[in-house]
Amino acid sequence: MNTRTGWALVAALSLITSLAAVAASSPVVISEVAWAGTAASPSDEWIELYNRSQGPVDLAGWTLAFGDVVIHLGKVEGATLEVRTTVIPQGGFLLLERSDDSTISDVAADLVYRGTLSNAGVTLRLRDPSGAEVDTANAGCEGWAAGSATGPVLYASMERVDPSGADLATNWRTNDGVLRTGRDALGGEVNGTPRAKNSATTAAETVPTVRLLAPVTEGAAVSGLFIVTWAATDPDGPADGLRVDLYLSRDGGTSWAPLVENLANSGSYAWDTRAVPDGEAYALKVLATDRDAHSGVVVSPPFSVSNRR
Ligand SMILES: [Ca+2]
Ligand SMILES: [Ca+2]
Ligand SMILES: [Ca+2]
Ligand SMILES: [Ca+2]
Repeated sequence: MNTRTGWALVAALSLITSLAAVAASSPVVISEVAWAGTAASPSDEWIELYNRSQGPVDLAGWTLAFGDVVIHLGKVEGATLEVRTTVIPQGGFLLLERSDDSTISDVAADLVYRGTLSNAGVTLRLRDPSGAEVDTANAGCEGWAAGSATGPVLYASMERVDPSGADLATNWRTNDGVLRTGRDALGGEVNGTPRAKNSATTAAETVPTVRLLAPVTEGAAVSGLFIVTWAATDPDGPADGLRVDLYLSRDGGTSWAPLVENLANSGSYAWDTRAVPDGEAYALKVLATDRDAHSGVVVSPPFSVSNRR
């Protein structure tokens, strides 16, 4: 390598490194986006920021922008109607309510803004006082990475799963409709967690995950003694503390019946497929449950049982 090529490489590498460092080191991130509004009104949108750093952060000079909306986080300018708090404590949240403070009626807004989060999807951009883009939400997504206007959880927010993780589609999840906080303008429960820990974060920290290793191929034919194989882990408990139940569907996953229950989490089960009739629309479901009654589940693609043809 000649000197010029060498320096070009060093420059390129340091640029990549500094870009990655900026994205990874922002003290504050966008943690929740209620782009669908609430049951009280689809216009009652709200946004949550989270301070993941080791100290308080003053947001004076920072902006949050989407489309042609620019919300100044430290002063009344642009789309900002009212500023009540500019400092987020370590591990704390900042709640931005659209139009007025009654969007989330039982939690006081930190900031009130105007501007619509299109249900067709948009990228949110957080910039620090130098103008540098330090975080985004929904970048590069068609529509929205998560959240829902129509269900199964109605008017559900889009929650960041891991607040220390990047803005990837896989790091956003729809509020589960179970772990939720806050009331809308009509007093109904909000399918989201305004100024509180995200349901998606809690789930990632506590709920078991299950992967199915066999059967995994759609349309596969199984016969004889078939070894159902899975891998189940619990983020906050021992894997061998999990209880596993297997369910079988003969109609491609519409209805389920227990196949075998209360298994140890051994990772496999020898299923005698000769005990069931041949068929082409079988599916298996593996449910792993921890001691706190949190369950993770995985469903196989449809497969066939073929012993008699
Ligand atoms: Ca909207
Ligand atoms: Ca409020
Ligand atoms: Ca939240
Ligand atoms: Ca657990």
